Amino acid sequence: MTDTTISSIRRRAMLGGAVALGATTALQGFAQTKTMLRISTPAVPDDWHGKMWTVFKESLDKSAPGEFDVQINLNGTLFKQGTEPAAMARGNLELAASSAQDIAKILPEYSIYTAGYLIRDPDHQQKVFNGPIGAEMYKAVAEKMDLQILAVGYLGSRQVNLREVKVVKVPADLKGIKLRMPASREWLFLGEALGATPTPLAFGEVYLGLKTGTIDGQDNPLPSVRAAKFYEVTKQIVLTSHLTDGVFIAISSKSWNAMSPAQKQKVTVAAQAAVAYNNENRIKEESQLVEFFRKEGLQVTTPDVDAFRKTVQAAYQNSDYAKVWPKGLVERINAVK
Ligand code: KDO
Repeated sequence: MTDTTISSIRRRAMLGGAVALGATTALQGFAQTKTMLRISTPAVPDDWHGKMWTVFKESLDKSAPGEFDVQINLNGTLFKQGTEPAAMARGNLELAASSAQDIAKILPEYSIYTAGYLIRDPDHQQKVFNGPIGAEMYKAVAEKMDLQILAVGYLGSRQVNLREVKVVKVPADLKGIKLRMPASREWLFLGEALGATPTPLAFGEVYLGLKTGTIDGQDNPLPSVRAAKFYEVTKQIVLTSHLTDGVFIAISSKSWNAMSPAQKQKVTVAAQAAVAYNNENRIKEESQLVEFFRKEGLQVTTPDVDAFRKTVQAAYQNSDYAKVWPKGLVERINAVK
C-alpha cells in the first residue's frame, strides 16, 4: 500500500467520522428541541387513569407535533407509588397523578382531602377543585412542592373488598381484618377509621397479597378492582363508599417554567382531555360493575353506610390531622353545591 493510498483511506475515515459526528450532533440537536415529559404512575394498563395518558400524549402529538417527547410508564415501573413528587422535585420525572395523601405529607393542612366521607361525589369533587377552594390548594402546592396541578381526575368511590365472605354492617365488624392500604400514614389512618387493622402494601403487590392471604382485604374503587383483577382473588365487596378519591395531574415546576405560554396552554388542554376521558369512562363503568362482580361470583353487600360515615367522620374530627386543617374549610367544602 502506498503512502497516498493510506492517507486517502485516513482522509476518508476522518471524513466519515466527521459525517457521523455531524449526524449525531444533528440528531442531538433535534432531540434537544423536544421537551421530554416522563410520566410515572402505578396505574395498570387497563385502568382508565392508565389509559388517559395515551389521550394526553395524542392531544400533544396533535396540537404540538414534534415538540414533546411523552414517555408513559405504567405499573409503577419508573418510580414507586408515592415517590413521584420527590422524583419530580429532583428533576427525574416531569408528570404524575398524585394523591391527596402524597400532598398531605408535605402540606399537612391539606390532609383534609384524605378524610373519608367529605367529598360527596365526582361532581362535588370537580366543583371543589376547579373553584376557589382548589385554587388555594394548587397555589400552596406550587409554592411548597414545586408542582403545578393541571387537573383533577376522578378515581372513584373506594369500597372494601374482602378475601372471605363476612357479615359487615358497621365498622366494628371489620375488627381484626388486615385491610391493605397504600403505604403512608394518611392512608393507614383511613383504614383504622374504618375499624380495620390497616396493613401497608404497594398497589402492585396487592393481587399476590390477596391470593396468598397475607392480607384479608383491600379498598379501591370498583373500576380498579376490575382492572387490577382483584375480583379473581376476593369473594366480597362491601359498598362502604368511604372516600370519593381523586388523582391530581401534576407537572414539575422546573419543566413547566421552561415552557412557552403556548406550550403551557397545550399541555393544560391535553391534561384536561385526559381527565375528561378518564372521568367519563370511569363514572360510566363504576355504575355498571356491581352486576359484573356478581356474575363473577362475588357477594356485593351494602352495609349501614350512615354508621360508617359517623364513625369515620368522628375519627377525623378528633384526630391531630383536623387540628391543622384551615379554619372553616370543612364548612366551605360542604357548602359547594
Ligand atoms: C391504591 O394504591 O390503592 C391506589 O388506589 C391509591 C391511589 O392514590 C393511586 O395511587 C392508585 O392506587 C394507583 O393509581 C393504582 O390504581
